[in-house]
Amino acid sequence: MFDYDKYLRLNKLPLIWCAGCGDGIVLKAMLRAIDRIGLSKDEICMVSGIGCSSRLTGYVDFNTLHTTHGRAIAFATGVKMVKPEMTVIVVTGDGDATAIGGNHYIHAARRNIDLTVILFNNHIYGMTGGQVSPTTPFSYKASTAPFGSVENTFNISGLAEAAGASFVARGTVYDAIKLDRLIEKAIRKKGFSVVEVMTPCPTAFGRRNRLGSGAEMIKQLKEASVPIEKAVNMTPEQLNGKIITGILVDRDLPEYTANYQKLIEQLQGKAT
Ligand SMILES: Cc1ncc(C[n+]2csc(CCOP(=O)(O)OP(=O)(O)O)c2C)c(N)n1
Ligand code: SF4
Repeated sequence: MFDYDKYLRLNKLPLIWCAGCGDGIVLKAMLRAIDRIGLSKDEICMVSGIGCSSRLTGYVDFNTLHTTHGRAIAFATGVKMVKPEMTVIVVTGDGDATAIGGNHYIHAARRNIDLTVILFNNHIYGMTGGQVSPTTPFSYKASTAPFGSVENTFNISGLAEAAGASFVARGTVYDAIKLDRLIEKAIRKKGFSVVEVMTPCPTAFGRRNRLGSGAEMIKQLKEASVPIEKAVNMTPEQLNGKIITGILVDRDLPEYTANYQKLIEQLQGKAT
């Protein structure tokens, strides 16, 4: 049996997450991935913003920073620049990373800085009671869209790819074992890596949209998921409403901290 306790701050339990929330499944997948890579707790800095998902950093026994809303990637960039040898993991929600934090997300991808972003996509602002977020699907209800959202939805994985990320993957809390493999690959990858995790918020999103319990929402994730290997042979019509999972992008591009180090060495006359 996997020993999760050795990575947890047990004195911070119980968790604040609601029954049926998917966030705990992501937490466990992250811990299994970290354990497989064999990183010590001291080698990791985990940074989060504000939101239900961002509360995760309070529960884990790494170097952790619980920062301001939308600024997790900005703080993580600072940590990575002064401690490039550290594995820096960002835990953030769709609202945190793609609404208020949208510009940090875009520019970290453009710089291709070696961070791993675990982006919890529950389609809503969970912590503040269900306001519409950039990932709320068209026509779905939120506290600020009681008659259904009239906004188009962000493709946040596509955004990271277009901006220059090295690695982009999408997983769901239904397939938790596959999820930990994706997180492992993302952490191992040098460069900006994103794992978009589809996770249910039964309280703020599911209830309002009559999607059922957390377990039922996880079943819906299972039914909507299509692995990328299968999706490449499907038409846009067939893919409508589906969640494409797996590794979407994996490419080697120049990385920001390495380029910065090279510049320092050049300026110090140490370049070979
Ligand atoms: C500058 C600022 N604006 C707004 C808030 C209020 N706020 C806290 S969490 C949150 C939304 C979090 O949503 P998301 O990132 O999707 O995370 P979730 O709670 O769904 O995991 C907001 C708007 C804040 N704390 N700071
Ligand atoms: S409000 Fe939603 S995201 Fe927040 S803990 Fe509850 S179920 Fe999870």
